[in-house]
Amino acid sequence: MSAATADDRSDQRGGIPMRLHGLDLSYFTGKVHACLRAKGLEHEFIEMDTRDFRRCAAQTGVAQMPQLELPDGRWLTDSSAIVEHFEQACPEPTLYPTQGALCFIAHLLAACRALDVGATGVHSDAVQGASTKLGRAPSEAAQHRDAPNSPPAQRVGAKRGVCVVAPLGHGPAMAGAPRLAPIPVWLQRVPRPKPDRLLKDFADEWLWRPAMYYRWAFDEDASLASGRLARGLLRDVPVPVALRRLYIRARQRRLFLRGDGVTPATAPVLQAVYHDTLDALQGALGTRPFLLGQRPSQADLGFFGPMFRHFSTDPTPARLLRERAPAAAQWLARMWQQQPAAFEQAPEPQTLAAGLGPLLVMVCDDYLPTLASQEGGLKQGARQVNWVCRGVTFTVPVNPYQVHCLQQLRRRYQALKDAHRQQANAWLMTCGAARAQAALDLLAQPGSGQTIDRPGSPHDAARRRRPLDRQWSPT
Ligand SMILES: N[C@@H](CCC(=O)N[C@@H](CS)C(=O)NCC(=O)O)C(=O)O
Repeated sequence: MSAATADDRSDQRGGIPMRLHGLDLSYFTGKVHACLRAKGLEHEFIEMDTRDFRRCAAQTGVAQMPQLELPDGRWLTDSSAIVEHFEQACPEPTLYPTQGALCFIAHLLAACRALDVGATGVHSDAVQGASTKLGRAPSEAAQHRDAPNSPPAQRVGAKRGVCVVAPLGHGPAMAGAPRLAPIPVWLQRVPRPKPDRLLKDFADEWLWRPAMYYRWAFDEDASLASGRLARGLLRDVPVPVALRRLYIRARQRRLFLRGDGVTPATAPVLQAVYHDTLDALQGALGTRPFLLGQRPSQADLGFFGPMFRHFSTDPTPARLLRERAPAAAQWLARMWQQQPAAFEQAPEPQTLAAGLGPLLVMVCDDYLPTLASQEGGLKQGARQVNWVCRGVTFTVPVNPYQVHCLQQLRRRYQALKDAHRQQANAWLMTCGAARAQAALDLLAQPGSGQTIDRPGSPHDAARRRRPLDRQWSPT
């Protein structure tokens, strides 16, 4: 896409746009892609091959996609951190509601996390400071306080279509159905747990497992995805395409189905979660263009990743999407074509829109309890954790990344002004007092065990020789 003039680019970035490395079938790449488009930020999309995947992992310390290469040579990874970065560095048009309680609810729906780059990248003030405005870097004193070992940021500037973060120094830059489908035969094999692989949360994390389930559990879907990956990501692997397909299919099923708690007993729960999500989206999007109102927000971005790059393209869930949630199908196209001019004048939401109750119920009943189980498992040093969802027990690997997600949600919740916290509480209470109270108790807890920092902090980078996996476990 091109939203900036050539002069804009060459003035400040030597004509090099930022590069988004990922795949056009990747869940989290889709989310970042939509964010860059909505903000009108010029970028080049690099379809990864395995060499590029490794190269990016060496830069950021995490083997995952997407990875974003900034024009000044620094790198960002983690879709939520990238969205947060641009929200701070290029605030207009904003994708975060300005009403504090609503912003928290949007984070809860999207399961966004903050960018904690500290000394390794963009100065934390520039990322987290609410008062940091376009074109203004944090004071040097504030920079020194927050990141004493980091060279000072010179300037953070942005204008429509081009976002510039001036060089800050060098080093690794990171942030931190009506009917159920039949259970495929392969799922009936005894699962081989992989304790070092982890699960994920609500729009971002919680829909990950149903998305992988629908992509890899059904032959029609798996055949399509394996062909795309064999000719895409694996195009530089010097073996016949048929072998690449076999390899990737076996790998994904091992890691993301058998290794991630998907069994004949749990598959119906994943289907039910998808169906409920479709119904909830249809309810919320039937009467307005975006989840929170008239403009897109981080909550839309969170749902966009799985809905656009998995559920609307993989044949089995796409059929269900068309049947159950045509309003969501329309919203996907709307999200993809967003440009700043389309929504920058749209009114900011000030109150919780109708129809979000079913999504909040799933956040409280399904998602937050998994985070709590993860926290308990990590604290005990366990390799696997059990949790019960809709009466069915899932056994999954312990996931440090999800514990980080919980810690971030708590940090946001506890930082709310009193009036905003009470407002957020009241909105959650509308989906049922008991479930909301359990969620609020979890969010209000001080937290237990170690703080899980985003990889990329200086001590962490020095300690680690190999990139972490996508769930922040050693590879
Ligand atoms: N928390 C990360 C997760 C990124 C992620 O898991 N990406 C997937 C593709 S959508 C990946 O890199 N998978 C690597 C693998 O299969 O090993 C984010 O939000 O960006």
